[in-house]
Amino acid sequence: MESMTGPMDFVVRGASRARSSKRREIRHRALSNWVADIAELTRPNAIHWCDGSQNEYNDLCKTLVAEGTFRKLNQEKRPNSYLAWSDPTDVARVEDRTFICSIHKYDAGPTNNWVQPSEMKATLTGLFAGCMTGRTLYVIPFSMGPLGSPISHIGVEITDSPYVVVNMRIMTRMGEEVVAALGEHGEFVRCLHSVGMPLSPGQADVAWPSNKEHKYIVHFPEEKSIWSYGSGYGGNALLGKKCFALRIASSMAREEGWLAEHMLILGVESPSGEKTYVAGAFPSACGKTNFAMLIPPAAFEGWKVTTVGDDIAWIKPGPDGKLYAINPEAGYFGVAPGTSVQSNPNAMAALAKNSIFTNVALTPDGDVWWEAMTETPPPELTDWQGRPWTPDCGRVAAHPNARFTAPAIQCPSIDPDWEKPEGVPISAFIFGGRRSKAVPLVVASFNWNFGVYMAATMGSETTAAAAGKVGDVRRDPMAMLPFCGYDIADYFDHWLEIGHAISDPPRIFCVNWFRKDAQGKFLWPGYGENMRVLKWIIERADGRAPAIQSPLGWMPRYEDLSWEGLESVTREQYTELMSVDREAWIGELLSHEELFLKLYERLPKEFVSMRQLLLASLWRSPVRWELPKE
Ligand code: TSX
Ligand code: MN
Repeated sequence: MESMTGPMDFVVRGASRARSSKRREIRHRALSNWVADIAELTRPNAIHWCDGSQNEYNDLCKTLVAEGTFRKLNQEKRPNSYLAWSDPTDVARVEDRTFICSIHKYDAGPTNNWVQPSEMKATLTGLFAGCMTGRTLYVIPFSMGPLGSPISHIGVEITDSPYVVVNMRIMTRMGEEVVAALGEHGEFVRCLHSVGMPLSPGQADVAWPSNKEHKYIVHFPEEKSIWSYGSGYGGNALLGKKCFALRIASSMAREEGWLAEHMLILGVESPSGEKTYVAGAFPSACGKTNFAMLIPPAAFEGWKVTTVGDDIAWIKPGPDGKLYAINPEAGYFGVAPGTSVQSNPNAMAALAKNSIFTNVALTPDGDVWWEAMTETPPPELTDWQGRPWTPDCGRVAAHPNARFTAPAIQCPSIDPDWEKPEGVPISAFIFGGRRSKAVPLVVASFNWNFGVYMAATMGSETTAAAAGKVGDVRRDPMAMLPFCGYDIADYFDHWLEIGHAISDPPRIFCVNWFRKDAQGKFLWPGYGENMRVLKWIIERADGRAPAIQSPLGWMPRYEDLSWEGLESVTREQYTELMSVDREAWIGELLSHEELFLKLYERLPKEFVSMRQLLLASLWRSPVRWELPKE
């Protein structure tokens, strides 16, 4: 390869060997120069240009098995699937090591870590120098979104982790078609990743290389590049997902007038064949993937929910003044614990084969298990740290953040148009949180601005999996707080702008599946029964469903929802689910103020006014506002 001549004497492997004459002319000079520069800095033993083929995938999995990173699962029970156990210190995204290195600190905003870009580049260059010694440098060309879609974008990840390569092949469209699409001058986001553990000659590798001292997940929004060092796990290492599709893309989206959101996309088909799409943002531990793959209850005969995506949506205005969304991903990187045939049969089918499991437990017959996968746990297992496990041992078998990587196409509810280049039209945005008190089951916002306000102030109660005291309300605007590549207050402003720039914006709704009664019992059955709320939402979004005005927005009366086949929720319970308590909401608005003070400098002016209006509206309402009795 031309760019490989010079001081380095690399072995160029992979696709370049099979199709050497074709491969050797990478027509994109900026790409081959970048790879050469990174190779010179990181000093790998070999360079492998990924072609994205099944053969390449199989070979890499074989290598991973040989090196002890992967274990091949039982071919009958879990065909073509693998299990990896990470280092116990490398099990999740590292938010305190995540940086937005914009030129000016104020562009990163008060909620992102920031270091001056040249200072950060100096630090990282020091860390990356020689860091791939003893390893292979993999070049992963990938497309976020269907290749050729006007909403898609291309990235190239350089990594020294074959685990990353095989996961990226499931999560993105990866390989030589992407290089072809780039042509000579195509734009791509530079994504550089290393596990940060060079090997000296003769040094044995470990099953999960990572760097215990130094971890950096760094974004340069002005040059649209990502540098990630020291972790091999999930969003720290699969750079197409949170780093590119959310942090860098959100910054591109603001510049170009679109939205990169932490949202599921689903379709609802009515018995008459009408199709409506919605996008929804939920913080962690709200069952977002379950909602994206919802199965309607039996009483909803002829209704179908289809899945476009479960995590990220790229949304652009179309020529008709509506918003159109694509799922930039090609797979699911889902939390395994809690996923079962009861909670999400579609996800269970998606991960039945051709999948990668990370930090779940291993059964004696070579299958996987995690908490709540089955009602009764197997009598014995090997836990995610390789230790013997029994149900009474007092430890969890799978890490709480254990993951499955599964191809989207294997999901039975996959939408027929999930790869449509122009995207699907979005009729409603749904914002949800986990709130045991105060927040009603569903509210339609008065208008776009109030919807943006509600989404910006959304909160969720922390569960055992999260840090902090269990039950604390944590504000997570649009579920984007850890994923916004610029000042979150500017992001609110961008949302307000979008709604005014287009003629037919989606209607905005808030939902809460998790409200509890005074005895601490869930008031709403959730799961498939959420279809009752979803049906009202899509009908309300095109102006058909009736509603009544509450102090917070428009709500369905008892008779406005379909109750067929659901006995467990009485009219009284529903009234409780939808009630608006003045004291509780004044407390809520006070905590909005707390968030606004932190973001004060760039907070949209409208927000302060909307808070005032809500407060006034609460004072004109009863101490406890309720839906009409009959
Ligand atoms: O995913 C959930 N969803 C969305 C489904 C489409 N979960 C699991 C959350 C953890 C990830 C839910 N849990 C939901 C929900 O709507 N609701 C609840 C709360 C709940 C839990 C158990 C019951 C009811 C509600 N059990 C019985 O009613 C028997
Ligand atoms: Mn997510």
